[in-house]
Amino acid sequence: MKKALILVDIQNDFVPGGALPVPDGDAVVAVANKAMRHFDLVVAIQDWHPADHSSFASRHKGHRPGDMVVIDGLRQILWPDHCVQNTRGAEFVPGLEMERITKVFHKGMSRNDDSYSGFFDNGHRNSTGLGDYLREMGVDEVTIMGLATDYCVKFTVLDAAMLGFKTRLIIEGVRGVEVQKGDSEKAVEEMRKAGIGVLSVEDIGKGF
Ligand code: VGL
Ligand code: ZN
Repeated sequence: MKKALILVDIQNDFVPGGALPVPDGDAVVAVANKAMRHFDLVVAIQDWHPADHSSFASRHKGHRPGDMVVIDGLRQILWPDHCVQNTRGAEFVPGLEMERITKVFHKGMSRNDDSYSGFFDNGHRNSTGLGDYLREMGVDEVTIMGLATDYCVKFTVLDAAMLGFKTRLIIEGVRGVEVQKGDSEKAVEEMRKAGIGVLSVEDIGKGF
């Protein structure tokens, strides 16, 4: 069976200088480049929104980023406009070794569905195809890193575990948005409780 590395949302808008910057987010690029060589397969997830995506505060009159609204029955936190399709903010961060990436999966493309997980939209109504792809490729174990710990990384990890993949998180390879202070720590705790392995990039070759 094969092992895959899943890189979550390592995009310009999520690093300092971007539209939804994750503090120190650019630090994960070097970790990703170091990790990639240990895997049979590397997939990248790309947050890929239409310009009028419903998660953008700018689409909700009288609301600001950080506000909570309900869209199609789901609670949704509103964000600054970010990762708009075909813009520089949506591109992968320069320096990420793209030639090692086997396949890219997009998420958050339909206007009224947000998608934190790389596998499903937040309502678990549609899949991105990532789960089927990994199974077809004979993958049984996934290692996940990227941005942001408390949103897209967390939900990608929890879905991977739910789908039955042996799942691990590279701890130096994640950074959080921290809408509330402590969110990243809480997210890591939640992932641990779901039974996933937390490891250092230095230990990747060693198994766990
Ligand atoms: C993310 C908020 C909105 C993430 C994506 O990558 O964690 N967060 N869209
Ligand atoms: Zn987004």
